[in-house]
Amino acid sequence: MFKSGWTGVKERTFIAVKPDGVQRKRVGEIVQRFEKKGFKLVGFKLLKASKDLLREHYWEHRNRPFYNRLVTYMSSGPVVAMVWQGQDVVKTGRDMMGKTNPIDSMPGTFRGDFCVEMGRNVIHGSDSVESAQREISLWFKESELCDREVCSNNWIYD
Ligand code: IDP
Repeated sequence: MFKSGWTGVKERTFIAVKPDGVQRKRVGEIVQRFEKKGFKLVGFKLLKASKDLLREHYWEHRNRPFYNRLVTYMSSGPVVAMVWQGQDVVKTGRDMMGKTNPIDSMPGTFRGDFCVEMGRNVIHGSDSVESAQREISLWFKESELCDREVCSNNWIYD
């Protein structure tokens, strides 16, 4: 499953602004913070995810008591699905996001700044390079991803 070439400056993560984040108009600020950091946007779409897609996305939680509520919440409105690329983007994306429960999330993180409850926590981000690979191939076709040279690279990487 894990392919080399998915680390270093080519590392990718899957980030989704959840339905509450879209409704509460947090898309722009989330995109802006990833851009400001120096990461590259390589995939972006607004969609209403099907329950089948969401059940597969959250498969690891299938036996947890909150699984059905989670799928209902995530299918309650459109989400913005994104792929971001750059060095250590998976871990950094998780740090920018904060903890699963907003009460444990520091100010300055998305969940620390934008929400109060675990069941409405605004954003998803892959928790490992392997999860990112699985989630990106679940949500995006290869043809929807758009890597390219960016002129600021020499100002971001040594
Ligand atoms: P993560 O989103 O921080 O990676 P996970 O443990 O993978 O957290 O859980 C996925 C999502 O399921 C969470 O973001 C949250 O929306 C929801 N969730 C997790 N645990 C609970 C819970 O105990 N009650 C309600 N919702 C939960």
